[in-house]
Amino acid sequence: MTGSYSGEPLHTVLRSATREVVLGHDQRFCLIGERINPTGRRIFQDQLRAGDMSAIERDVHAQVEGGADVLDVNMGVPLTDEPDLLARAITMVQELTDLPICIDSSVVEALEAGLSAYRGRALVNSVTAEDDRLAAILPLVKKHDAAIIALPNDHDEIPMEADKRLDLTAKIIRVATEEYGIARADIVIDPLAMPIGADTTTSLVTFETMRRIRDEHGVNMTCGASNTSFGMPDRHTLGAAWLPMAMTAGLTSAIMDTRTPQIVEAVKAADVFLDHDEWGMSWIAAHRAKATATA
Ligand code: THG
Repeated sequence: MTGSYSGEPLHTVLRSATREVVLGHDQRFCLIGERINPTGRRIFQDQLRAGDMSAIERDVHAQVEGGADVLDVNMGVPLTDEPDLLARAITMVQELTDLPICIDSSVVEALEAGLSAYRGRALVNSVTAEDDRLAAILPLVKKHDAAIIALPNDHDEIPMEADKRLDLTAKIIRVATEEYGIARADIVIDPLAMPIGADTTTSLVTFETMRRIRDEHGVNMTCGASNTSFGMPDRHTLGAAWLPMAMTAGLTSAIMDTRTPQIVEAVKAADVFLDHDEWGMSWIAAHRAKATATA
């Protein structure tokens, strides 16, 4: 399959009240911090249920320190009022940092509450390819002038063939642009990253999906990078290898572990070799800042 997208690189512009972040195939990789998410964190869930949001403050600082460009905020705690909790978390994160936010929920009312609490241009995470999900979420994205992460799966099953993911990606882009008036630049496709421990071919399918989405549609992409090493030993080394591989396949951002220097530095190094960091200026500046801090 040869590529057909031949336009200028598409830029997805995200904003907080005071700061702008741009995703693009000609831009430095966008690191979205995954940590403000109670999934699999029992203690955090209990704290949130009890109204204690103090862990969020630590998670914000650790990720900002680590080099995050955007923070993902997910408040999916069973048996809570998720719209209320997510709106309060977003308000709190905006008081702690000026990084733009990725609003992460599968509940439409929670996305709506989160968007209402947000000041800026958010990244909404996420919508799938089913008509009813697109009809529920895309008007919200349009109304709030946000960008959207879209997953090429439907009916709760994740297609294991790249062809199927490409078909659903084409559908999402067609519906979002033609029926809801959303700009192609504001559609960020998640090519679906799965645990390598469950199926040894899963990353090959994801990389093929990335290359074809880049070549055929030119849109920006993101994915949950930590999913790939789930259940494996030494997740940091796997993450530090997987992300640069994904970047060469066209991934332009990831929801990822931004607290681990090994992983963040691998991404920054790949930006240098992909000529996304002109003359390595950011790489060199970061090195100098580190040397100054230790002196
Ligand atoms: N695509 C999109 N959004 C997503 C995902 C995706 N949002 C959620 C998730 N997947 C990405 N976020 C995370 C957050 C944490 C972890 C993985 C993905 C993680 N947590 C530890 C673990 O599972 O071992 C548990 C927490 C802890 O104890 O530290 O790895 O794919 N669009």
